[in-house]
Amino acid sequence: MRAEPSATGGRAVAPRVLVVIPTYDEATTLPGTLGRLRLAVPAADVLVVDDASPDGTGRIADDLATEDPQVQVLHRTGKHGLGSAYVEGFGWGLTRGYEVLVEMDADGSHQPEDLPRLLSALAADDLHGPDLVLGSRWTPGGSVENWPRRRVLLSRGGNSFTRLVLGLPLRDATAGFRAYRASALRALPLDEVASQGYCFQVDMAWRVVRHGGEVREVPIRFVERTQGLSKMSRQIVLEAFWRVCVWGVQHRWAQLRRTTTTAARGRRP
Ligand SMILES: Nc1nc2c(ncn2[C@@H]2O[C@H](COP(=O)(O)OP(=O)(O)OP(=O)(O)O)[C@@H](O)[C@H]2O)c(=O)[nH]1
Ligand SMILES: [Mg+2]
Repeated sequence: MRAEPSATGGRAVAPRVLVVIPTYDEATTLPGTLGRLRLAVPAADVLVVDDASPDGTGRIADDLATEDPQVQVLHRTGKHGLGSAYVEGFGWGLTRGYEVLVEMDADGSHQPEDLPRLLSALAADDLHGPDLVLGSRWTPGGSVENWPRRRVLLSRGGNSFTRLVLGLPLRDATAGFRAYRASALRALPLDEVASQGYCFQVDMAWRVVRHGGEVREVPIRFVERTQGLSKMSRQIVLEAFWRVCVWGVQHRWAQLRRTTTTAARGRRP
């Protein structure tokens, strides 16, 4: 990638940014999203991770990649889930030396024009910047457009539940538009991440926090998709619920053990 004045300010050479876009049946949405992204952050490279979409998204992505050397496509053999698509995309980017890895949906819900603000907040050229920046719908200034009431309730309820059970101090832990410092991802055992649906997002934020990383939330405008079909399902909601419950029990148990060990040490003569 060409070295350009940094979008994040500071050093002369911009950090190398890779935007990972997982796709499954996004033939109608991918071209528009990609076009807007390339205009909004021209220096960023893009990796489309397609799971053999029956609607031909993979072929469309290949055509776009032929026209644009900054676009690459990773083809997988079948629908293996959002979480594993990101893990594979991150691995691809980390081995190629990218310094910032971005998650973004293809469906138009995430506005590529918001990405420069996420990258600025990451301050990737500053050693003291956060490790992860979330594009947050539920932080002051954030918004959601055209979502039915039940989706708003599900998202807000899911985030409140996560805050309560895990003690994770985030307004939008399920946010899927986010930027990681490569160093934060390298510190995590990515091959152990088993979450598939949107709890993958909670899982990753939770891992960054447990490793002592800093997470910052930046308000974004989230717009319900107008084309293609959502992959959200009852199974995805249930997966998030049971995994958060399991992590919560493990977390509280570990807290309890630490407290009792410290108390026992204090009582020793
Ligand atoms: N590679 C891959 N991509 C997926 C898979 N499931 C979903 N995606 C992509 O992940 C992104 C988010 O999926 P959506 O269907 O929009 O699901 P969502 O954003 O959680 O739900 P909505 O808010 O209803 O849109 C989209 O770009 C999808 O095409 C999968 O199994 N594999
Ligand atoms: Mg979506």
